[in-house]
Amino acid sequence: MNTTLLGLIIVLLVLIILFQISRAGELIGVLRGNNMTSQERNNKIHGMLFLIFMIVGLPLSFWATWYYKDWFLPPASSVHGAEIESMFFWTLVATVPVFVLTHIVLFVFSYIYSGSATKKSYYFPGSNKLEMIWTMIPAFVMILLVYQGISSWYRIMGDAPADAYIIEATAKQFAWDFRYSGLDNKLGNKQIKYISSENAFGQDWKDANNKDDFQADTLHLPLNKAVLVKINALDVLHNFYLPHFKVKMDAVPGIPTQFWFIPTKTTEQMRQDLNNPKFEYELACAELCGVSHFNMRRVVVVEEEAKFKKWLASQESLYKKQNVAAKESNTTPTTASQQTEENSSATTSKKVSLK
Ligand SMILES: [Cu+2]
Repeated sequence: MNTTLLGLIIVLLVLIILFQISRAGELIGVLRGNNMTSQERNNKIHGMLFLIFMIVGLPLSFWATWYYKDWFLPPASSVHGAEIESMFFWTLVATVPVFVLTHIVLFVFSYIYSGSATKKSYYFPGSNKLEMIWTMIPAFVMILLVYQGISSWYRIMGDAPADAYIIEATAKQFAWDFRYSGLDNKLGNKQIKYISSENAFGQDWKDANNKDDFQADTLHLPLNKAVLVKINALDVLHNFYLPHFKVKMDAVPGIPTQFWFIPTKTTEQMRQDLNNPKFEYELACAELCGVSHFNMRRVVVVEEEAKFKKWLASQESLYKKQNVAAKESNTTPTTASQQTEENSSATTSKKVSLK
């Protein structure tokens, strides 16, 4: 706080000194018989300040990018992430030289051509050739960039390969629930009315595909294999974001979303590459969703497919964990009216559990 105050006072003093110097210069000019008007002098000072701003600011912005390069994310660990990185790269190739050139011209011209009574502006009504050049070149570059963007978009958002591993991620304030489709790679049906504190996804136990579906706390992913993530939200907007893979997707209540990607580096490889034995991939919620938004971080583990399959086989399905088979055989057959009552009470308990 004190340092900030001191800094502000220094800036203020420097400004006062500059103002006094310019006033002194003005008076000296009058004594010498210089007939520059105060407006011309002002233009000169501004032109000079523009030039100083460019000479200091332009190299500083490049230096800052270089200085903070270690703070950037490492190269993408997924096929789609690499594509998105290449889009950024080519966009920068097209725009940075233009940015630098136009800014040099802007500031240098403000200095060289600062207004004075002796200079005359040059006007010309228009040049078709010039218009053509500065329309055609940006249009052509835009077409290339948009083409790259659209084709990448369709590859990322298109249908996942048939053998993609299916994972369901449901967001709620403030956690992620993951459901894996088990060894059959088919997610069982679910219904809102079955959601309870025991059955977080509302799995319908009449569907046989549900019997091997299991829940996990850590997101395990296979190396070099397509993964299809089906995303839901129970309450408000969330966002399924895997920064190291450069993929993200909104989790919208009532609208299922999905995307697929292929991890290309195991957690172990990343630890070696980054020389950081504690490195963990992470899943973050990238939509400010409430007070404990920060709490929606989850660890992601990428491993060889064989190891991943072993992990998959070692997980206990929710069906087994909750002993659903035993519970179902214990319940006596009910009449239709009792069934409806049961359903409505299930919905109430769901509402309670959501609060
Ligand atoms: Cu969230």
